[in-house]
Amino acid sequence: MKKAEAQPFDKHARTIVREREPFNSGAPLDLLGERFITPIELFYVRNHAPVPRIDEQSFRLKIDGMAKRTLDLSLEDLRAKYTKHEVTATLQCAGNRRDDLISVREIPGEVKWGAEALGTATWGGVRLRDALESAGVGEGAAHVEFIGGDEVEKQGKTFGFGGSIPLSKALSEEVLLAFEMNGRALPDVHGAPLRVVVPGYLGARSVKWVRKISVQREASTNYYQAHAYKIFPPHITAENADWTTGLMLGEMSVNAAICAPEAGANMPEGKCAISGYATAGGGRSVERVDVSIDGGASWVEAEFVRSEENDASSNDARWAWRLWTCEAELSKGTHTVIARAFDSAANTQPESAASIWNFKGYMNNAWHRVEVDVN
Ligand SMILES: Nc1nc2c(c(=O)[nH]1)N[C@H]1C(S)=C(S)[C@@H](COP(=O)(O)O)O[C@H]1N2
Ligand SMILES: [Mo]
Repeated sequence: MKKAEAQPFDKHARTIVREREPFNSGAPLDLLGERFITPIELFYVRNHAPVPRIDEQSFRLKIDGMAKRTLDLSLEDLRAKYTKHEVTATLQCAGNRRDDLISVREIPGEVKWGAEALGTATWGGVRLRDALESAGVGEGAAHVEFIGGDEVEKQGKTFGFGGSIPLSKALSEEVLLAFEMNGRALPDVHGAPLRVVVPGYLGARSVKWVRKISVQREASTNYYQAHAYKIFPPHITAENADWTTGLMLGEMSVNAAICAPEAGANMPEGKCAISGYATAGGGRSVERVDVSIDGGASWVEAEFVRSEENDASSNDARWAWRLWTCEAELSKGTHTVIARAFDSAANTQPESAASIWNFKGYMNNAWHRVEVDVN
């Protein structure tokens, strides 16, 4: 047997490395779909610059801008001043499932993610709300900006990855300044010593290595808020984009993916187990998953997987994905298995990726299709 190659950052041997530098990776879907809580070695990594190593002892978090008092906090201060909380939440990259958009039309310069750019962890830390309350929020403030301690080089400048969320979201109890992931110290690659976790929002707002939080009137002007992570209409391209326009992304939309069988699988005729994950954004929950083996002409309802981890996470279920499974009878031939989810607002997914193509390749939540050969 060929010895499995060791992966950077203690990731699983079967990790799909989408980019080496900066390091971008995710787990094969069969492994990702096995567990409600994603083991750290399977948790996707999305970086825009090299991973910084930040010394925990000298680390300081600064809170300023329209805060009434500027705070300069060590990790010890954070732990001592504020109550620790845990939230089980799925983080999902806005670029998850970009591969299907690329099949419609090419998207140069962006990571070609399959459906693996997400994961669910139990995050431990303090509430952003508690820190903001002790700093005091000034009159007229409407956004909270986060700046990371990494160094992105873009447009001739070096700066930390950043972004902002509305103040109302920042004051919600689920938003954490996290120093733990699945009960362990937050790993470097996931933002040690401290990261923001914004459940229900695109992963980009969960800024890693957060070193500065700024309370402000307007949304962040950081490249990753004002330029990237925006949705443009289908006729717009990098050449003709007016970057002052475009829809700034926030809440995720409802999505589902089939984790097993894998695309291109060869399987025997008869009963086949189909399984996967479904996510909803913005505090909505996943309420139903449908599976079709006849191109969407008819659907069967999948069952949600109950697990000890799931039950034990004694958590607000709105922030985490739901794993699902169903059985189908497959006859000989080629079949396309399709999955789609509905959320608690009865939102569902568009039929085709072509209908939502955008030149940066964000927010693909078209029906997930997997072709299998049955013989
Ligand atoms: N400082 C910093 N924070 C960051 C990023 C980054 O490149 N730098 N990537 C963001 C994006 S786009 C995503 S999807 C998530 C990924 O988090 P993970 O690598 O822990 O999975 O982190 C976000 N936070
Ligand atoms: Mo992302």
